[in-house]
Amino acid sequence: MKDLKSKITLVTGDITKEESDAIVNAANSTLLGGGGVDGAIHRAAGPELLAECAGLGGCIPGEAKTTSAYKLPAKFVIHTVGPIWRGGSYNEEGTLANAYRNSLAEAVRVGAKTVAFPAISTGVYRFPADLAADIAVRTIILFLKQHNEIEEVRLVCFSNESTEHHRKALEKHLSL
Ligand code: AR6
Repeated sequence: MKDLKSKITLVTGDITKEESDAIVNAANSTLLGGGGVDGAIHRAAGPELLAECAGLGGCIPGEAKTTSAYKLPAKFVIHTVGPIWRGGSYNEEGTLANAYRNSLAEAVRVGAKTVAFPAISTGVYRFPADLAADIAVRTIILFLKQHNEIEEVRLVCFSNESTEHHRKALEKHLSL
């Protein structure tokens, strides 16, 4: 469990500055850009990112697709689509877990060893931040236990409150 602990890093900041091999984008099904972290990633990467995304044919919630990262310090952007929170009875939890798992599977597929995640679905999509952090951490730990290829997962939180939710989730799941 100690080794696992050293593979997950919690930071507060802007994911567009991350130098991980891959950063994950919390996109929408069109993959054609939007607000929040998606808008920030497209602005920082430059217009070539949108041009590549336009050829991907969109993305179903819970799935993930990879592009180059263009002007970003990362090598790849893994675009995933989280669920829109609609009260919790539309398998939102399962879809959020799929978004994390399939993003990590994409990282393994393209050979990215370090991956940075934003708190998927917790902004415009209104997923409760504490529950989302719990699902994120639980899903990442399970994946890392099964796949040695990933060396580091960075949880890049945009607010102190978000960081606190992830800190609590890490404490809970790493001490189990
Ligand atoms: N770095 C890290 N995290 C960020 C950044 C940043 N630069 N900017 C925002 N966040 P959101 P969603 C945090 O709304 O809920 C877009 O329009 C933010 O504080 O970006 O999955 C897409 O096109 C929050 O904690 O994504 C979709 O239409 C987290 O990132 C829709 O929003 C996610 O918030 C997706 O909504």
